[in-house]
Amino acid sequence: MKSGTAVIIGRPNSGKSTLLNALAGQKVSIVSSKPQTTRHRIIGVMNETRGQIVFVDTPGVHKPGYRMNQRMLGTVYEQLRGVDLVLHMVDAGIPFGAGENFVLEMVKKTGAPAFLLLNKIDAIAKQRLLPAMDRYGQAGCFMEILPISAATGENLDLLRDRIFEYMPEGEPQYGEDLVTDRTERFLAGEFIREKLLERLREELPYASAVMIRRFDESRRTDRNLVVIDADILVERRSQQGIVLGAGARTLRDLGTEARRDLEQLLGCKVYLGLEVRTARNWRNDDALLDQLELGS
Ligand SMILES: Nc1nc2c(ncn2[C@@H]2O[C@H](COP(=O)(O)OP(=O)(O)OP(=O)(O)O)[C@@H](O)[C@H]2O)c(=O)[nH]1
Ligand SMILES: [Mg+2]
Repeated sequence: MKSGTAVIIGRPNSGKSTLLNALAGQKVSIVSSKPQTTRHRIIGVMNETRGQIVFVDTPGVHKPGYRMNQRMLGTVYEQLRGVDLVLHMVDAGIPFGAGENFVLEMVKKTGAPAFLLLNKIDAIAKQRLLPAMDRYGQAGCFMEILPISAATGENLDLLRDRIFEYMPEGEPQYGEDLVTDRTERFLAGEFIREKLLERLREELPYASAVMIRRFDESRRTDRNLVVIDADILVERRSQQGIVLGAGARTLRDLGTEARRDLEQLLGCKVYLGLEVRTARNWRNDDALLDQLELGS
C-alpha cells in the first residue's frame, strides 16, 4: 500500500482548492473567483485500493501586507516541510513572471519531488501550452509537467497515476472515512465566507472574516437541527453597511444561500443567525487571528 502527503502550492487563484476538492471527491475547501480565498491549511484525503494520499491545500503565495498575510505565507512554508510531493499549480493562461518565480524558488528549496500543474487548460488555446511547458521545463526541478483542468477533471486520472508512482509505501495516516481533519464548526465558517466573497467587491473580500459564535448541536438527534450564530467581521463601520445592503437585503440573501449549503454539509436543518461587526484593523490583531485559527 502507498501512503504519503502531497502539498498543493501556487499563486492565488490558480485553482488549488478546486483541485483539492476534485481529488478528495467532496468539497472541503472553499473556492471563489477572488484571489486569496484560502487562508488556512486544509487537508483532503483520497483513499484508493492503491493506498491513501493526503492532499494539503494552502493559501496562495503573495506578498504579505498584513499580519494575516504573513501568517498565511508562514502556513505555506510550514506545510512544505517533510512532504513527499509538491504540486506547484499555475494558471496556464497567465504568463510567467516574478510572482511565479518566487513560488518556483520555494519549490526548489524543499528538495522534495515536484510536479508542475498547468491548470485551466479548458479555458486557453492549446497552442499556448507548449511555450508554457517549455518555460517550466527550463527550471529543471519538475519530475512531471502536466496540463490539467481541475474544473472539468481533464487529465486528473493521469495525475493520480503519476502521484501514486512517487508516493512511499506505508500504512494509511487516517481512517478510511475521514475526508478532512477540520471540524464542522470550522467548515461552517468557511462556507459562509465563500458566499460573502462571491458578493463583495474591491477591498472588502480581503477585509472580511467569519467568526462562529455558537455551534449548537444539542437538538441534532431529536430535532435534526443545528443552530449556528456567526459574526461577519469587517474593518470599518462604512463597510458594515455594504455587507448589510439596502434594507439588510444583501445579508439576508447571503444567509439564505449559506444556510442551504450548510444544510447539505451537515445533513440536517440549520438555523443560521448572522451579524455584521466592526473589528478595527483585525488583520493585524494577533489575538483575533488566533481565534480565527489563522496560521501560526
Ligand atoms: N476555467 C477554469 N477555471 C478554474 C479551474 N480551476 C479553478 N478555476 C477557477 O479559478 C478560480 C480560483 O479557483 P480556486 O480553486 O479558488 O483557486 P486557489 O488557487 O485555491 O485560490 P486561493 O485560495 O486564492 O489561493 C475559481 O473561479 C475557480 O472556479 C479550471 O480548471 N478551469
Ligand atoms: Mg484556495
